[in-house]
Amino acid sequence: MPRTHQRTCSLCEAMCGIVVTVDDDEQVTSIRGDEDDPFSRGHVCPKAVALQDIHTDPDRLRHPVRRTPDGWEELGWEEALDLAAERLQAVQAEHGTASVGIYLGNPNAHNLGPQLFGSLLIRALRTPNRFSATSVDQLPHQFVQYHVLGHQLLFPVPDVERTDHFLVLGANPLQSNGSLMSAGGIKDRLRELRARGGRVVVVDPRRTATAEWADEHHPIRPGHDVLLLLAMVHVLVDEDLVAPGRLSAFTDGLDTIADLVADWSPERVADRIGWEAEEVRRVTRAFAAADSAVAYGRIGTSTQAFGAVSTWLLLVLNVLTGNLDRAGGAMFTTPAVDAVLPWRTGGPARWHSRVRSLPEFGGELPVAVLGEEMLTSGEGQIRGMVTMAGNPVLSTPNGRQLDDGFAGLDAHVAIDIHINETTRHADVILPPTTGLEVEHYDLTFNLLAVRNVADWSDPCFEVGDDRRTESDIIRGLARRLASDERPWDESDPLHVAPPSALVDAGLRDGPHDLTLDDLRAAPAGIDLGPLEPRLPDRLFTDDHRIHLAPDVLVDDLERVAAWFAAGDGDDASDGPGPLALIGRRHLRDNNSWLHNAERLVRGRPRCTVLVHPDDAASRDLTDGEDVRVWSRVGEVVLPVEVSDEVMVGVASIPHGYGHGRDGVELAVAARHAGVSINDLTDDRLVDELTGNAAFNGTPVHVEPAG
Ligand SMILES: Nc1nc2c(c(=O)[nH]1)N[C@H]1C(S)=C(S)[C@@H](COP(=O)(O)OP(=O)(O)OC[C@H]3O[C@@H](n4cnc5c(=O)[nH]c(N)nc54)[C@H](O)[C@@H]3O)O[C@H]1N2
Ligand SMILES: Nc1nc2c(c(=O)[nH]1)N[C@H]1C(S)=C(S)[C@@H](COP(=O)(O)OP(=O)(O)OC[C@H]3O[C@@H](n4cnc5c(=O)[nH]c(N)nc54)[C@H](O)[C@@H]3O)O[C@H]1N2
Ligand code: SF4
Ligand SMILES: [Mo]
Repeated sequence: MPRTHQRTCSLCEAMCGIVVTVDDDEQVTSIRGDEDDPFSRGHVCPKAVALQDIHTDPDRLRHPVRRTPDGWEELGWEEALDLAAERLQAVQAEHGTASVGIYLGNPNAHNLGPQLFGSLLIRALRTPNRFSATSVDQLPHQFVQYHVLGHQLLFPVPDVERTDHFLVLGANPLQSNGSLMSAGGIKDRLRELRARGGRVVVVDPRRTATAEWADEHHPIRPGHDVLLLLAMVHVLVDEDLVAPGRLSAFTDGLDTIADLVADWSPERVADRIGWEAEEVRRVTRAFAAADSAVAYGRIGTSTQAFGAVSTWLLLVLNVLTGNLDRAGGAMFTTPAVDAVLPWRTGGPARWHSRVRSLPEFGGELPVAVLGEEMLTSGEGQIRGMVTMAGNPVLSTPNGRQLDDGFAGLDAHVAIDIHINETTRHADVILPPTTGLEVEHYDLTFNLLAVRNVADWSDPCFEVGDDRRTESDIIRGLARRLASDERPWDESDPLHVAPPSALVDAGLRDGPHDLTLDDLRAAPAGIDLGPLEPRLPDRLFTDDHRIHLAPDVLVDDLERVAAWFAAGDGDDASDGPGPLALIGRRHLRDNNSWLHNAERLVRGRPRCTVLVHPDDAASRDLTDGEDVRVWSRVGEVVLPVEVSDEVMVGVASIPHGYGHGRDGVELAVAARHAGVSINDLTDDRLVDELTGNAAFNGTPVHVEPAG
């Protein structure tokens, strides 16, 4: 008898319910949207079927491998874990604990094992050199949330189900399916929003699918959002539109904000952002006039030179208009297992990176320094690495430098399912069970969901004794790396309890009094209702007040002022000046790691550089031909697509490509190799306040390849 499993897709943040059918031969015969799922209501995107492709992928590792002079060699689990631990310990014994670093990639946020136990491995390594994809992504959000709300994980989520006005800066939810805003079927939700008479307003240098579909699209020069946002706050103050409502009772700094924006009139910044001053005023008035409204920014506003300040100003807009913590505004979740723990608040920097002195936040250093930390000799140099579910060679700035760094390490242990651009350098690869093989509960994304929901997924398959889960691997390694300082403790549930037991305990402790049995009895998931007002109780600041104008953010406005005063440079040089490089996400991509699924990569090549017709003309670029794109750190050659989809002065390349490197064992991806945008992005371009990568607006030159 074929059997069906109702579970949650773990590939992106949307948490779609899926129904997986498995036949008698243990083959997946279909994956479709679960109509009964109260959250996603039957929606899935084309990536859901990739769960099957991952399951059957012949290139996926199922057994540990070690590098030998004659190539990769399989070995048993105990031997592999021993070897991995020995290699790391040998480096630490010789060069100190800091000489081994760790990088955690994006799938860790989606996988239960690393969510529960990742900290065991990090602590066992006792290293200050901890990195993750956070600092090429949402670090500015966490930084701002810590300083304003008291906890890095208090993400304000756009209440798209009820809002009347959705202002979107630098996000493309119709392709990304939403980020820091988990919402299975976001397009349907936005359609409903507009059907109710609500408006969607998009600010983006590119006419994205979301921008095209929205009520309004306002192009903006990459990296200039901070000026728009300062001017918008100025308009609120100037035109007497400030109305924080019940928030005033527990918000400090409202007057400070008014003073700070006094000089930032739309008239002063209009030319620089490429808008009419009146357009800024109109957009602001519409936002303030809506019964409910929410300002939301993502990769576009986060990964730029003023990522933290921009993210802060978005929050300020929501507070000044009374839209934080109210229906239709930016709200806080009440997750069934509450990951907002008192000891994970964030906090001021406790250490700095060795070479460039960028600050630690939340226990991590910005990954933009990883390359130089590996390549700059001296005490504390990184000579060994653990990478877990991460591909920093393709995903972090100046990837070629990292490629060199990884190639020169004394030890590299990778916990990963593929031999890719990063893991090809490893000494040992420990591949966990993944996707349909593993149990699933979204500890992180339920924190970010537009409704409170809870959903547990049991594995669809039993795996043999010759396989290990991510939990097994992490604990196996952490146990071997335990020290007198960090002993292994068999009486600590975190060291020994099964993941399901910990989720059950979390549910029982949680605000909805659920148990794992309750969740198992509702395989399509349990709806716990719309988001509810949580403030001031949910604030983690000492005084339970919103600190709307914290010094660190206020002070960073000086950097904005200096940059503004310096101007954007004139274009009167000999040849055409540089273009501002931005990224691009396609519905069928998922960062760097789904290009080995044939049905996701079929069709027109997606790894092209988009350039506006005017910029193509002044550079003699012909649509479809190869062009050379170069920056301070490197160059790539790829086809150009000439299109007014991007604004003048902008070039766009998707990230996650560049698979055509020696030793990568991804047969399908190799045929769609493309080039890596991060061979162009610059490790020195960061948001100086947080150290987050400032990908957007990297200056690049584009010229015919010939
Ligand atoms: N220029 C530019 N660069 C960007 C971005 C951008 O917009 N522009 N976006 C950034 C963002 S938002 C992010 S999140 C990062 C992502 O950066 P990374 O997380 O470093 O990169 P991924 O491509 O997600 O790599 C995921 C890795 O996990 C492995 N993997 C997949 N499933 C599993 C599993 O179940 N277990 C284990 N152990 N491994 C698994 C894959 O084989 C792959 O090696 O990229 C960033 N880089
Ligand atoms: N299909 C697909 N879905 C994904 C992913 C994927 O790779 N593919 N990755 C997942 C991950 S890890 C994440 S973090 C999310 C990201 O989710 P999103 O942020 O929604 O996705 P992006 O497509 O990166 O959208 C960023 C937008 O910012 C614009 N932009 C660039 N520079 C600027 C600027 O300076 N200002 C403004 N205002 N806009 C700018 C870009 O043109 C782009 O449209 O997507 C997730 N979902
Ligand atoms: S939108 Fe995301 S969660 Fe939903 S099916 Fe697609 S990849 Fe999976
Ligand atoms: Mo991300």
